[in-house]
Amino acid sequence: MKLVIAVVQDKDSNRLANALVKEGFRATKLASTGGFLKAGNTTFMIGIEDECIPEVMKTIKANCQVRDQLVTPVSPMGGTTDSYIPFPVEVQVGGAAVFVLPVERFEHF
Ligand code: 2BA
Ligand code: 2BA
Repeated sequence: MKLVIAVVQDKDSNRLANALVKEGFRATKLASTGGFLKAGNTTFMIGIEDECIPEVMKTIKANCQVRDQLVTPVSPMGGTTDSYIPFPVEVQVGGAAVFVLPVERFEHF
């Protein structure tokens, strides 16, 4: 058994949750925050048998889009702000950051 942890954008989370249910996969959704953008995202925990990994990956890929997001960097700490013009920079977010972990034991009481 494996635990798939997928960090996805909030905009994709409902679509992905519905797709996972439709395909018969069980999942838990957690509200999370990206360390870089400091904006909300959604983390899915999906416990599945090893042979289902390709299908789950396909489902995640099909339901999570890559998007460009503008970030305005904060002014440099302790530096002079007079000469610092914070230009927004574009970062590419998603479709999903996916981790696959081995599960030593799964119990359902
Ligand atoms: P955030 O940390 O808010 O990152 C949003 C996007 O900003 C990232 O998109 C990436 O394009 C950029 N970014 C993040 N950290 C950066 C850095 N140190 N320098 C330059 N650019 C940076 P994604 O890579 O698609 O990641 C989307 C979200 O997935 C992340 O939100 C984070 O919550 C999660 N994530 C991605 N990689 C991760 C990892 N290795 N471990 C844990 N969480 C991860
Ligand atoms: P349980 O199987 O007792 O699951 C309770 C909650 O535990 C689930 O909430 C989910 O958050 C988490 N969970 C269970 N198995 C998981 C796994 N393999 N990976 C990750 N998280 C897991 P819900 O998703 O709201 O499900 C509530 C109840 O609805 C479930 O109780 C189960 O009886 C049923 N159910 C859930 N998904 C189903 C599906 N795809 N097909 C049929 N029945 C489902």
